[in-house]
Amino acid sequence: MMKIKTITTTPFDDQRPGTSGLRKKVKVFQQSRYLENFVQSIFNALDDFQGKTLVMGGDGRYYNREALQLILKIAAANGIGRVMVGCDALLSTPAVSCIIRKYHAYGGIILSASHNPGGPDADFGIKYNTGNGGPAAEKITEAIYQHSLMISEYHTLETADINLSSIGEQRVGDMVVEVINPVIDYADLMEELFDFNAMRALLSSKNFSMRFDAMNAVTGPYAVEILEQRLQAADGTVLRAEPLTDFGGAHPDPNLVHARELVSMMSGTNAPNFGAASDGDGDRNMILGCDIYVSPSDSLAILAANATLVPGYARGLTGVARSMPTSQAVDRVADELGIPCYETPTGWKYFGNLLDAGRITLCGEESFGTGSDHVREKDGLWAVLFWLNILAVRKQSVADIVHDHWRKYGRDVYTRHDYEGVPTEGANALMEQLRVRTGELSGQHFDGYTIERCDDFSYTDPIDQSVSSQQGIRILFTSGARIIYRLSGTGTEGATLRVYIEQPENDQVKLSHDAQTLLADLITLSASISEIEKHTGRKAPDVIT
Ligand code: VG1
Ligand code: CO
Repeated sequence: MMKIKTITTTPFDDQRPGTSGLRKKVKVFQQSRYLENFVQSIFNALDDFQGKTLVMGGDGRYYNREALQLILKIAAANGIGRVMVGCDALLSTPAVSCIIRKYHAYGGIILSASHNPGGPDADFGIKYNTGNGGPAAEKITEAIYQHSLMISEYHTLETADINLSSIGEQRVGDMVVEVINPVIDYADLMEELFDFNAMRALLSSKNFSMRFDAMNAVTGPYAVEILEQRLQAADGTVLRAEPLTDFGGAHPDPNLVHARELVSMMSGTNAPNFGAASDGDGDRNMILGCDIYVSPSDSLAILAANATLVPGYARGLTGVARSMPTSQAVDRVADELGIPCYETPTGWKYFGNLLDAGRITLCGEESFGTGSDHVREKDGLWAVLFWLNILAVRKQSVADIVHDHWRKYGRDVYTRHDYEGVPTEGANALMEQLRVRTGELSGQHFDGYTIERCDDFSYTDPIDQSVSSQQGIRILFTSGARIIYRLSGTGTEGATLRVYIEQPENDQVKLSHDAQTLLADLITLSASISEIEKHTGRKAPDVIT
């Protein structure tokens, strides 16, 4: 007989969700009652879920399976009616979003620490998504946190572990667990949006080849099904296709540093025409052409400018949005198209209301995140397929498309410098001293640069009027250049300072020059204005993208 048990517990005080759910070291999650408390707090913060359906899965990292077993038992004891779970506990973040929407589920739980490393000494995470398929809004994540601070008991079902390795339905107490193929619904959605015939023709032509680096993370099975099966790309197109609990010891973050092998493969005479990579949970993307890296901000702008070439977007865009630190490249495209462009705080949850209200069709973040109204998460493979569809129609190289774009709209030369794992006190002090100086910095002149305005970004959601303040210090120059400082909300060790530097460039000669060279003066200025070395002890960033 399966029995519902109520277990006494006491709160942990560190369960406030960050930019994208609760992220901690695996060892923190493995503490007795830690995950139980958080999951029960989710249910305590929600209403009217009795008998309803949740979607669950994760990126396959260490502790994914164990955590899911525990969550299923708590869900059953709390009265959930059905859980759709990806086979072997796997579901990419965009696939969870797709499945919640397609089957009108009540919500979903995603187990992932995204681009953070995995393994017993690395990171784990959990995120709650609502019925629109997107990350819970701040109001809900805050309610979950408040419940976590006053929790005194949780409910769980006493039962043996549930078999998650074969597709089909089983009963767990009064709840049905439906183990589903994690790939099919998502792949079908991609087929609705893109011109698979044109893309198949491109991939089969002698002059074209591509590589997709799944980084031993969750997109492997999705990419094999979509690229190698449905689009018939050559075997071996998908690299590191097998999801591993520790991502092969690597950092599943698709950028120039962590996807180094793919990057080096993309240069030289035998280089493929198109290269791409995705992160741990499949919501990020990096786009490469032969000898060219497309910055995520440019990629968003290029997708917006070319959207009508793709069947799913042939009717045009209602509007676009970008996170505040994302470059202003997409703003220029919106201007030209005569559609609104919204500037939101960092984190996908801020796009949700705009997408639900139909105000925007495409949106993106500089952190390798691009997406549209097809789901409510950023979507790595979707962005790759979008590019492939554009390449199939325009029959030009990635580099030609980027250079054409810059010639038409100008270029927003862009870089992000990350100082990782710096002392929290120093990072807070750096932000605080900038915050108090915002007034005094306005109007100041530095070698060739004049500050027009400086503020701490605050956002009022145009749909529900909720206000999110202290979202990053912006220094806006009269030339259109910007320097932005924010602290990461996804790290698990010390603080991570992100400095975003951008400058518009219309000089045709300089269009193809290297971003670090073009931005050298602003980079120096960004370090001196905020006294980075004094506050963090660092002379240089750890990661430059
Ligand atoms: C980072 C990125 C942000 C992104 C978030 C989640 O947050 O900057 O743009 O939405 O990660 O992405 P932060 O607070 O560390 O800067 V994912 O792929 O980790 O879910
Ligand atoms: Co991610």
